Amino acid sequence: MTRGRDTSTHTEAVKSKAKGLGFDQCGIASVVLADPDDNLGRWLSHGYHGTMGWMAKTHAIRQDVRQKIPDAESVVVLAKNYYSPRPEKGPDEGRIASYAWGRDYHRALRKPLRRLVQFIDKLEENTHSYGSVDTGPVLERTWAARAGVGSIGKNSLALTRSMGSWFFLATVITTVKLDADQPAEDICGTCRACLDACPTGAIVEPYVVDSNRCISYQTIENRGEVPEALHKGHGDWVFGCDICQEVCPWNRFACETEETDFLPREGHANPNLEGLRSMDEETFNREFEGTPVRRAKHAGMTRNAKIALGNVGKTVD
Ligand code: B12
Repeated sequence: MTRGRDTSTHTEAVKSKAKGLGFDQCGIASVVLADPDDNLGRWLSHGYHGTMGWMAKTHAIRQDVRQKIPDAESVVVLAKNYYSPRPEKGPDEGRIASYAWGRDYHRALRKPLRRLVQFIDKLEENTHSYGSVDTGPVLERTWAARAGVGSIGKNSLALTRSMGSWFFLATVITTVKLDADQPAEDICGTCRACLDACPTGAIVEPYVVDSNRCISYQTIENRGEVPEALHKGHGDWVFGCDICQEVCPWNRFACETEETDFLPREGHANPNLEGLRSMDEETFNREFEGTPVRRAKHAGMTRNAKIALGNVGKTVD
């Protein structure tokens, strides 16, 4: 068999395996420098990463996946739809971002991703691959765009015509040479709905998010005090934020996920604010075990609930 035939057979096999493992989309990019204009470097130099020092520490490796796998040839990009509509919300309830309503996606995608890595590693001899979801030093959205899986929206999220932006990304960097897909093109046009809707002005210019102003960063990653000037903008969000996605016209076409793992657990989409504010640490850990919400920790979630209570007109001592 010629090398070219091998490549296309392997490509079809990888895509079909990814589909069989439950991924909604799979695209492939050839290995090049991820971000030759160094948008990441500019973002870091503005301090838009806030306290996420790990973003700065991994700058070089995020730019060049060959620092992870020296003889890497291809990046396989996978998308998994998590969309389901928000259950009706009561006046005493806050909001959790929809990606965090069910099982933690890092856990949910770990097994199918591992299986895909094992499959790819058996395609040829002496192959090695690195699979990761979110926490690996990989510019996932940049690769998603290169692999044709999703365009980058002005809110900086990867989005497609069929799923909108309600999907998780995962990648496999591999030494196997696969056929690359056409990169995705911009589908935002002149729309600036996300920039105009962000209550804290976090999208400082199209495609660029300043984490310091982003409700998602403040409610999940910031371990200290939330700056007073941002409190009002947080509204009733207590973990993450979906505003820049909710207003995106492409998200009108989103279809519900078939993955029951991501459906909202009882009280997790719109938690009672008083209940959250007064929850003790043990109850918090038990209630949110195995979900992304644990990342904010008890101290962060009670802090967030207090801010939200203030915003819905409840006095908090
Ligand atoms: C750090 C991080 C955050 C930070 C910073 C967000 C940010 N915009 O960078 C915070 C905590 C704020 C965050 C929030 C959220 N996150 Co987050 N996050 C990440 C993480 C770990 C790294 C992102 C990153 O590299 N940022 C650095 C910047 C520079 O990169 P970038 O925005 O992708 O920019 C690239 C391009 O847009 C382009 N670019 C930059 N500037 C410019 C300018 C122009 C003119 C152009 C054309 C291009 C361009 O170049 C950059 C480099 O190539 C990724 C996982 C991963 N490993 O990639 C998840 C990830 C991006 N997050 C995800 C999610 C779901 C979210 C939230 C929706 C969660 C929520 N509901 O609260 C929000 C969305 C907020 C938002 N609008 O960004 C998903 C997104 C899936 C998708 N469909 O895109 C990811 C991919 C995790 C995953 N595996 O699924 N996140």
